[in-house]
Amino acid sequence: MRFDVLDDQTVQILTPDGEVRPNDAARTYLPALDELTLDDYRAAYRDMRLVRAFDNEATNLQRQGHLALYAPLEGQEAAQIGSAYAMRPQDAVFPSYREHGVGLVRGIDLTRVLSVMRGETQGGWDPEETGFRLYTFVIGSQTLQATGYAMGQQFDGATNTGDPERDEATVVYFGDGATSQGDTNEALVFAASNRAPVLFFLQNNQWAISVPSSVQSRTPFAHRAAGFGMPSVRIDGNDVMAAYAASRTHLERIRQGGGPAFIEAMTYRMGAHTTADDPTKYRTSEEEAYWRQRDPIDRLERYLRAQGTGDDFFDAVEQAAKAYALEIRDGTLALQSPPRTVIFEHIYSEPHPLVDEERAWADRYEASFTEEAAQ
Ligand SMILES: Cc1ncc(C[n+]2csc(CCOP(=O)(O)OP(=O)(O)O)c2C)c(N)n1
Repeated sequence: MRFDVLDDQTVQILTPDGEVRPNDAARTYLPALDELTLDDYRAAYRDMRLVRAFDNEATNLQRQGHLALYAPLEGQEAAQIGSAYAMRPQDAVFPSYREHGVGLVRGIDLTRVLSVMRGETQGGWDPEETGFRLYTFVIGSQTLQATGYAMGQQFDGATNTGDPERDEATVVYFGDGATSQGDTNEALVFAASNRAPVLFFLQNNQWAISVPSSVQSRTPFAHRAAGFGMPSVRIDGNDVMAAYAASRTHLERIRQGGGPAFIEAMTYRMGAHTTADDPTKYRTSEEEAYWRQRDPIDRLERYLRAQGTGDDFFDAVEQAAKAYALEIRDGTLALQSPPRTVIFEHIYSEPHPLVDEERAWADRYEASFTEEAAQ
């Protein structure tokens, strides 16, 4: 039984056995891999392992009551790390809420992600410093924000400058469920009409909570892009080489003023949608086992081992991943709750009567406990 819909149109370079055997659909993307060395693949492997260690630790922290909620990324490491490696520092990234792998590559301290999941902060990091915008929990809204931002890059003359070191692009991450949102469809129309420098990166992890992607779309999502007037490609999202090569090729064209593009990465969310959900209610263990055999990290490990990478390297990565998980745990447990009043700050750039009223109400409410205690 097959659970995915990878066909010969789906770009695959690294097979599940860890062999570089590009299919016909991959041909146009192969030159993008030319400059990569084995060390680059080792670095990608390390980042994939680190973010998985983070993922396990974050899930544990939530189960132990230290986080309000956590959205796992297990299974989606290749799509995220591969596409993030294809970006330039000047590119802007608009994540949704499980792009921890992209955040890691962009230099986000992932403890900050957990400070959001713990409810300590509404933001967590400075988006200007890393070009990694804030997480967005309202499905699809980031596609509009990204398109608007990309149009800004265009107005600023930041694309097609003739200098590849300066040309900018925007990458937005969203899920299969998000494609059903009006926002996402409006974003695609706007981006295409304005030739905005934006890459729409869809991680099709097969499920929008309990709704399978086959219900969200009767056609492959990548085909929809043609209706909006932009090039698209479907890739094996558990193949880090395909994720890198397709993203890099499209980003180069986008930075040179070629207009938007759309990538559908076929992957799988191995865990729950969030720690608040139970996937056994809607999918089979057979399906999970099928995808576990296509694990993106194991696949790259097989390749690296076949290229002569030995136990020393894998042991060192294992140690680094353990140390990283501990660091994340200690950092999370050391997080300090901000003063209650922070929730009323940064809502509007100028004072707002409604916010003032709500703040005054909260002050009165808080004070009532002290008054009660004094009586
Ligand atoms: C506008 C909006 N509608 C509904 C929700 C509730 N919701 C949270 S996650 C989710 C499913 C999203 O699935 P998908 O876009 O495939 O992304 P994934 O979580 O699988 O990465 C829904 C419906 C929401 N957060 N925002």
